[in-house]
Amino acid sequence: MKIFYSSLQKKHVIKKEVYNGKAHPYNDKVGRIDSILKAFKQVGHYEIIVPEILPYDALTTVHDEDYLHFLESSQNLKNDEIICPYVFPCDSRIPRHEPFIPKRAGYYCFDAGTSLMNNTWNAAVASASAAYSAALHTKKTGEATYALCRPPGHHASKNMFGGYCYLNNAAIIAKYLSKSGSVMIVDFDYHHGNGTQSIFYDSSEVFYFSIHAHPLVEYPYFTGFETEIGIDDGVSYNLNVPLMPLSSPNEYFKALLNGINKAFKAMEPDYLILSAGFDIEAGDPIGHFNISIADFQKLGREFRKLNKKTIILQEGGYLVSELGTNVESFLNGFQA
Ligand code: OKP
Ligand code: ZN
Repeated sequence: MKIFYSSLQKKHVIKKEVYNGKAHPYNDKVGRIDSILKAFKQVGHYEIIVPEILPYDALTTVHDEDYLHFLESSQNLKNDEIICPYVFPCDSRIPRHEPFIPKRAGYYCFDAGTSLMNNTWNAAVASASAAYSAALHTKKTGEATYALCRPPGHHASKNMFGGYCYLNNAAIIAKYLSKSGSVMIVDFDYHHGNGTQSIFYDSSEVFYFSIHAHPLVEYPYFTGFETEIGIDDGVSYNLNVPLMPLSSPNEYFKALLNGINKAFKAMEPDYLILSAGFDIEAGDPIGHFNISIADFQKLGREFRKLNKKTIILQEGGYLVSELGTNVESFLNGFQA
């Protein structure tokens, strides 16, 4: 299987995130990339392809131009400068003054745990480019591909970053692929992909199915409920299956296969995009679904059985020591 990845993605380095008033180590570590690459290298038969930078137009199909300019302007930050938003204009009556870095970064952000530095833009574009090149390859050959996207994408909306995400990699390639066929995104990250949901919420262009930890108790707290089924043309093109933390792998597989059945009844897609979050893994520091390395192989096999043109995008997965072998096990199952 071809792997799409650029070393530019390593240049986004954030050390800390704020949670409950304290600084903790940032979960989206650069070491996540090394863990995955190491596992591929050990197995041997994965070919790594460096993506070309995607066309700017691919970004504007999803994101607002003022938001893109804002992200781009983070390049002007000083070398060791970190912008962590902490004031958010939540009151809709507040006039939206021209936002700029750093004081008004909260204009384009929805959580206080995701920061910007001078290489964030280049890394995020490289990550989206990995997804885009993978999509081109799958479109051209029909072969399944994997993009090692980091930073991840599923929390980013058309005009907001958050949850370690800046550009919505899945949405960008969904927009591109939908020109040549029907598209379904299946998001199995531990967290609900609020960004992806919001981008396609009022449209039947792309079906979004997410299985995730219940937002009553887990991030992002405000979205991911079963009652969110889409609006306008998008009604019944959005499916959320929330599960309580510590659900067993058995319950997880049952809910997942049920959800896939339901989604496929609404739409048989030509293209399947997986928002593959490995924070469902046993021992993940922020995910609690206990999916083992053997379960990941089984999971990969289930998706292979759907027999669609598939692009697999890395989302979360924060247990650096096990992440790579879990990803490889999934891809192994997919190819078996
Ligand atoms: C990004 B992705 C833990 C707080 C974690 C942010 C979670 C972002 C998840 N104390 N908050 O993997 O969906
Ligand atoms: Zn996650």
